[in-house]
Amino acid sequence: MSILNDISENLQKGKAKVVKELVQQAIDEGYPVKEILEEGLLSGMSVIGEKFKNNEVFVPEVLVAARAMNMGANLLKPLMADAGVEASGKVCIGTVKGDLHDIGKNLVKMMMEGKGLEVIDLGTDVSPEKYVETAQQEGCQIICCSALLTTTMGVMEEVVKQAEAAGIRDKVKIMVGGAPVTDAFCKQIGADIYTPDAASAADAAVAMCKGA
Ligand code: B1M
Repeated sequence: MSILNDISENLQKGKAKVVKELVQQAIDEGYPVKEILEEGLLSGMSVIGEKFKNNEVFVPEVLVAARAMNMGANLLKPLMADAGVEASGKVCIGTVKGDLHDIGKNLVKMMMEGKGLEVIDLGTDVSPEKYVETAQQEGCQIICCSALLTTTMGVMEEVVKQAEAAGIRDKVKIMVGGAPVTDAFCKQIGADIYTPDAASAADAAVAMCKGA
């Protein structure tokens, strides 16, 4: 089995320390950064993402796999600019104002990073102004809003309105999600896309960034 397979397999098992050692070994052995990233780390994360979507693994497994991926990716980050590996898009993400639930939002972020997107994490309790300002200043292609409370999901409509008022609505897509959010709600508030889980959110974001 190649070292890249080993990285993928160990990442799926959440063995962060082993993944870190294997990534360092692969760098030392001269594997191209792009191959280590795509055939090792991202391939492992993509298996986990699919299994999560199909209820074959659950939140704890995803979190440990994501931690392993982050430890490996941190070793590659300084080398990526030289190797010409560009992020496939840039997004900002946060849990909306009044809402402190961040487990789902963090999973979405990790899956998006696992797909090669640059993700600006605004944290929780994020005001509509903050999303819009960040998208403007950082040139984000997508604003990603998460909400877990029926009392806070309405903030997403305000994000859409503020993006319109700031004149960036035609430049930025607005993605919404979280347990109480539905496709009908997404359409009702004029957002662009609703996805039910982290893996679908990452797939949709990559597709949107490519199409943007
Ligand atoms: Co709270 N809580 N909570 N809570 N909490 C819920 C959400 C609740 C359903 C529990 C219940 O009553 N049955 C209920 C909401 C009811 C409602 O509005 N309909 C509730 C409540 C009422 C509250 C408080 C008001 C309780 C109180 O104080 N009286 C309070 C509010 C605090 C606040 O936010 N202002 C509160 C507090 C908390 C804790 C702090 C204790 C803790 C949060 C800790 C944390 O996040 N760091 C907490 C938790 C853990 C939960 C439950 C138990 C679990 C939520 C969770 O993390 N799920 C939850 C009950 C439940 O869901 N069974 C509950 C796992 C997570 C992976 O799923 O976030 O749905 P989820 O994310 C999924 C998808 O939704 C999707 O992808 C993720 C992975 O596939 N997704 C996106 C999420 N964001 C997305 C964005 C996208 C796309 C997909 O695109 C941008």
